[in-house]
Amino acid sequence: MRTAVVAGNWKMNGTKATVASLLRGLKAGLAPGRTQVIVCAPFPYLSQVSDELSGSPIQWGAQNVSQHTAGAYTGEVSLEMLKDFGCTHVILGHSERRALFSEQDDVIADKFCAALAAGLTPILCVGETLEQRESGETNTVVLQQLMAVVDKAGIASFAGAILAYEPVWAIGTGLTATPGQAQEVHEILRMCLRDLDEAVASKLSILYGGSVKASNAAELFSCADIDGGLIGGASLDAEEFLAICQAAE
Ligand code: G2H
Repeated sequence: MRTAVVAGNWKMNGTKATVASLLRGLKAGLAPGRTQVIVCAPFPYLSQVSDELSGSPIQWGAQNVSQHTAGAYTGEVSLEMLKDFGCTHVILGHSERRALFSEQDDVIADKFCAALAAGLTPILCVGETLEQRESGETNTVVLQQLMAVVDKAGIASFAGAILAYEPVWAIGTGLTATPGQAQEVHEILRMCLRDLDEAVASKLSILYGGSVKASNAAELFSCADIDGGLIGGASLDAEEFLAICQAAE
């Protein structure tokens, strides 16, 4: 059986006050269960998150990291720094990083390798734009994004990773892929990895992301190859996020 995972991606949101209230709500309301719950916070709040969540089953991580170890990289944050603040996970290759900050497959693959080497679990995101979907390129695009990392890191490395399928057209738009559309892509991703290593592919948690809410989570998570969600907007509300975690049980 695969691990069910629900990861919150807060994106560039929050203040010290809202972070405190959100985390307290999560700690108070999280029912014991099998789902691995993670929150990925903006860098400045990692210290606060680590203080608030210490001793809680909720894990935490970041939304990006440098592929470099240390040195003259103004404005960057290293994996050692994330570890210093107790991060266990890091989101890599989110479509907002790809589209708005020009992150390319090769850099994402470098970050993936560096994260694993540092002992963090990468949450690798792949997904197609609306234009790509409408021109029938969905499978080609997501497999190309996936294989760029597999080719560099090796299939075995996915034993220590999480994969997330996030159709760009469904991100923050209120449009959600139907369970059928999402399952179809999840299955293709898993089948591609299965051809390389059956055991790794069968155990890999593949999350769906893109306007997941408490009202649509259960149906999405009931699909055979959907093992949980990467949650943006809905992760900023404790009650909503907890309901999504519950839907993964
Ligand atoms: C996709 C998702 C979280 P949202 O980016 O990664 O965001 O749930 O707001 O669509």
